[in-house]
Amino acid sequence: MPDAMVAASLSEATSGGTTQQVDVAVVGAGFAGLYLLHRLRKAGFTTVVLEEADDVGGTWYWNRYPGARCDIQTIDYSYTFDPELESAWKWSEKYATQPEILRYFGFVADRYDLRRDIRFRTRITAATWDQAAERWLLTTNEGATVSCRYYVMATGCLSAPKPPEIDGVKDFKGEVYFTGRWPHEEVELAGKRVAVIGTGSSGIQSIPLIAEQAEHLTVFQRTPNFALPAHNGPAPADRVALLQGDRASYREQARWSLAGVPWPQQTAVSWQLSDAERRERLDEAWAKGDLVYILTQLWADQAVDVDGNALLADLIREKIHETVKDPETAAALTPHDHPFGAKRPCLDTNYYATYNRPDVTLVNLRQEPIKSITASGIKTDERTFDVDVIVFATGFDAMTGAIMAVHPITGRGGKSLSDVWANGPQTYLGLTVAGFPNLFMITGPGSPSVLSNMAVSIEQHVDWVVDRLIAMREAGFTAIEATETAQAGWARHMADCATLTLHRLANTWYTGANVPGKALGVMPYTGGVGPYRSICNEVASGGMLGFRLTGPNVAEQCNDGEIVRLQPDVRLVLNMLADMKLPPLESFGAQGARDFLAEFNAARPAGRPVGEVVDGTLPGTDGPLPYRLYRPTTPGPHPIVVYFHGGGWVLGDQESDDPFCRDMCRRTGMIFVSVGYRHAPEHRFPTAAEDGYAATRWIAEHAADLGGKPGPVMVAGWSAGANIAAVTCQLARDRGGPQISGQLLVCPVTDCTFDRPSYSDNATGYFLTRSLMYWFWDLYCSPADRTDPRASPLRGKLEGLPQALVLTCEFDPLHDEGVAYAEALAAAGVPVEQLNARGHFHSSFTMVDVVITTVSGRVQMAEALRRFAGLPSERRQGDEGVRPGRTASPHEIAAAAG
Ligand code: N01
Repeated sequence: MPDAMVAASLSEATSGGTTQQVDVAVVGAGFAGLYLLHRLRKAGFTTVVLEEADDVGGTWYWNRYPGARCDIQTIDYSYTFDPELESAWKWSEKYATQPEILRYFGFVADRYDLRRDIRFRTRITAATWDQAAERWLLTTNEGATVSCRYYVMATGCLSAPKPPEIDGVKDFKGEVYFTGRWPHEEVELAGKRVAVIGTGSSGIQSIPLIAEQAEHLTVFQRTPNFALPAHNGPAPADRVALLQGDRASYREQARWSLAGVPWPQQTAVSWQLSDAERRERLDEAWAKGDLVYILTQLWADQAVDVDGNALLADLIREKIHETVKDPETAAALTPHDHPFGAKRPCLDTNYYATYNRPDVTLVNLRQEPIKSITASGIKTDERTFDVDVIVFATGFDAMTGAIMAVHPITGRGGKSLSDVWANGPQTYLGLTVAGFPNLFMITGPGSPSVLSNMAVSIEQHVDWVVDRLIAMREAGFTAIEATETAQAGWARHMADCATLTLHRLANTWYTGANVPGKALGVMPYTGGVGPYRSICNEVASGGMLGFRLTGPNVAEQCNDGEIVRLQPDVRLVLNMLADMKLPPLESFGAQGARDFLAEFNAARPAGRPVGEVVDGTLPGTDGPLPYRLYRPTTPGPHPIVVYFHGGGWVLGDQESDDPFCRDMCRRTGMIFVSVGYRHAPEHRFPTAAEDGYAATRWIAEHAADLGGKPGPVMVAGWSAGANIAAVTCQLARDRGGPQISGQLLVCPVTDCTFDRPSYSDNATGYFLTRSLMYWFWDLYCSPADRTDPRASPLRGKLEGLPQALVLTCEFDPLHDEGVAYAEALAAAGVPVEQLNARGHFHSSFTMVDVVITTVSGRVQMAEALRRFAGLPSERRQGDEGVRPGRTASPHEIAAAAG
């Protein structure tokens, strides 16, 4: 049956009545609303779309200012649900203009006969949930109400313009335009003095074209933004060839990518590249004119690390200065207040060059803020500018504005969405809100939306929602609602993701900072569209995890819980390991496992540069032991940390925790000496422990020769290495030295029993398994020896030991014995700090630059070591984030960063 007939036969709409009855009501006939209508109709749901404008297009209907174009290549910024549609439409340019995009939506609406179910010029004035009927009641400005089972907001993220918050706007006697509400009729600017306020994407796109028309243009800039040349023209041949070569695979890759455009993941890190290589990469990206390319393809750390980002930002700043002739103007146009990409960069055509025109003036509002708008123009602290036209390119109340500010939404128990979101939006998956049954948002706060190619995200959201409605109908459910547990879990996951990128370090519309009084927090999901898609799929395959489903003739279903408890990067690592389907490590045998580890480590990002790396040997009890020394760049002598690598007393060597040692050396400004102690099964207990002690003693005695500060040393270690560090402290106390001023124990092995709960809770699935630990213990130590404090330091005397930081990871079989050791140290009067790294697994902390969310934990370790050495604290910008062991809301993060 054709779509139209399906819809007609199922429609319950009461023609001429006061209430239209439908299965689903959708607000907005833009990118999302049109696809929703198409899919819902196909699935047999009666649907109405309510649209305030008098035609389709959504954002693209309203944003028709001069120069408005998309800034994702149009071959990527299109519907992909119907291959025939894809071949029926040809884009004329790499970045289509707003009129062409609007024509595309008209074409889509006609092709699928969508307009007949869209009520144009209709604004919803209120939406209220009727619990008894399990339906939403919508009142509208034009009388007829709508009763729907499901209510879907397809209102867009950037559709509620924000007021300019400047005194006197109403007093201005000239013409006033908002880029987000540009008139449909021709706006005549020739011969006029024009002011543009705002230099975001809208300002940056329109300024060059306004300058060409106006007699004089004055641009009022509060914050400079990064802009990159679009180099518009025909779609690039290589991208078109890629798409046409295998359209299905190209689209599928986009769906699983991070940003919704199929570019590979960069692996080279900034510090592996020379200055010339980095410059060459930037020049290549500059010439491409592709926002997603420049945001993702230069080096792997550009978007996640402050230093890696600064290298790129500096190169872009140079480009601005090369283009703008007047140095003062160039300086004013150069952003310094945010990392590149943390605020939405813009694609421009002739933006910077426009400031070389004699008829264009830039006013730097950081130096002379706007005081007011007067009848004749704009008054700053220093000057008055008389103008005929003011264009406000001042942006939007983004993400929440179009949902909250449009109309009151009243959910279960009379709860108002505005009240529930007063301290920032709370959602589950960015698609639903606890307390608001049967309400869905497409690209809502908490979804990847604006941090991705919207086309890809919209299709995914719509498909997921419609598929759920179909499944509910089949199962007899009539209401769906997110649980509070799931929603709180999503907020935590959002906060974790926010620590992964640099968005938290900028005041932007992503964080709500552009609207005075708005709660601060990174609103879009920063974990990427591919990971997000897999999470949504997991929710569905996990029995609708985090949702309560009810219906008149079926038992309630509620599989409550949090969908992601792992840190986002840990989840990626563990998924990757699971995909490799590796046999258990212990099945390789000791040498095989060592070979595997060496191969695994060879594939990790290169460690960061330090002042000097020196390999040497030191005398052990039975011959020389190798060591690797990491020296900071600062002038010495430096305090010394003796470090013991992990590997269950069986695997690894003095180089195997290289990235961690480098990172800690850089963060602490201390020498790290990583000791190559001997391994089991060739050298069983107590060799590793005795080697550790002997090495520490020798290093302390030769501190000055190594360039270190004579006096107490510190010890540190991870896993079995932390066991050796803990044992070394006990031996040093009992054997008359060396003096140790502090111990850093990361996921330590402290005891030989396997009956603590973390051994069973995390027995499998987190790389270090319970059976691998059995194997390590068997190779290292006979059961009779295991209770010796040199194997199980928890069983030793703990009084009089050096102060300690014990770090444990939530998903680690060793978690509980680490906690037990910290508690026992505290009970013995040893000053101890214990941190639990939420969402991390045993290897998280040594996977520096892979598991980036450990950064705040590594900062705290460095702080502890500095404290142990009697040095002052040293924190840097970008180090802020969630402290292990506590949860910060996304709002807290942005506030801290801001
Ligand atoms: O809005 P914005 P936009 N006094 O918020 C300034 C998408 N988009 O409409 O940064 C003085 O970015 C404000 O200054 P500051 C795209 O995602 C895409 O330009 O707050 N100035 C800023 O400079 C984009 O990011 C395309 O200090 C005031 C500007 O106004 C998003 O929409 C095209 C002020 C607002 O910039 C929003 O872009 C256009 C005041 N009182 C938009 N209030 C494409 O290419 C605000 N400002 C697809």
